[in-house]
Amino acid sequence: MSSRIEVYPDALHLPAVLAPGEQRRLAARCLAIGRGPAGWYVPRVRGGGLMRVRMVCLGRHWNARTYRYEAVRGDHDGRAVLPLPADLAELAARVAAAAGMRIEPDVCILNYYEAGGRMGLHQDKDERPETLDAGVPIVSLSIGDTARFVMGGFTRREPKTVVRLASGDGLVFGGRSRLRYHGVASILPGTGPSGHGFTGRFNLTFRQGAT
Ligand SMILES: O=C(O)CCC(=O)C(=O)O
Repeated sequence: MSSRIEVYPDALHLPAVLAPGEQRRLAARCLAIGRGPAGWYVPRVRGGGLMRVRMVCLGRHWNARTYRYEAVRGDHDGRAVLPLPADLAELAARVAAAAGMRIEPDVCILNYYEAGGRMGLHQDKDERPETLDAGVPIVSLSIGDTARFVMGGFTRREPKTVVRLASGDGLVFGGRSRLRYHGVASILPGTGPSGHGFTGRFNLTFRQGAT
């Protein structure tokens, strides 16, 4: 079993939870999904600005304008959202179990950060209230370049911890940490393993309660 580092109560960093071969296969899947017909897009947020990351949602689409989940890419091209493959959902459940938690995800947000990519501080709170109340975790998997991931408290101003999420790392945050603010301060270009067929960083976040 990979090691578990407690970042906060019920927020666990699992370094190298994905074996190198698993990372390579997942990288190939991410590339194929992103380059496919309902592939990468850059979300435009409510304020009008473009996010600094490319995205594809699987299972349900997260609308960056309404902060709601939906069946089509309503804030982009109107295409139907791609299904969440069963093996990816099982992978998320396996990683949650390694952190002592449970998830039956119905959505995965696949993020692609290139050099200069980042994601502002936010809470993941658009899932169904009963899921949030039950503390069903977010399962995050990273592939490629290391990210400086920032996690804080339940308001924006509370002190923050920086976690370096490297290729193959998992981060599971549920229970008492489900609604912590978090974001990606920066990507460290060139730090990912070679042979993955892409530059930058993929991050997959699995969630339950989007339907
Ligand atoms: O890329 C990451 O590690 C975080 C992604 C994230 O916070 C999100 O998709 O809500």
